[in-house]
Amino acid sequence: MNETVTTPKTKIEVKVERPKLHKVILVNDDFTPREFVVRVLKAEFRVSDDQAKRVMITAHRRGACVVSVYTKEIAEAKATNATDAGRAKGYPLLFTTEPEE
Ligand code: TYC
Repeated sequence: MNETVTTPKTKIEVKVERPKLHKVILVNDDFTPREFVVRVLKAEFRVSDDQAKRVMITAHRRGACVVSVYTKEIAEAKATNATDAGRAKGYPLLFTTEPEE
């Protein structure tokens, strides 16, 4: 017998990319009470009291502030929930999302 055994030369490369993170941004307004903004930040984004106050006051002074980053679906769900919490009380509180560079 004269059998040749060959091994395949094709290498399969699997590329896995990290999902792009999305920022949740708190937008300032003139009506939502400061303490309500802090309460929503703590409840929805699980930040400390200190961090919630810092984010709130930064948005208040500068117009907007990044709260945190998440995968797209999580960022959008949290922004919607937090915005809805304000709307339920009649406040124009707004959270938006945008992809990180
Ligand atoms: N500017 C609001 C006030 O003076 C407080 C506030 C801060 C509202 C941050 C929204 O994203 C915000 N009552």
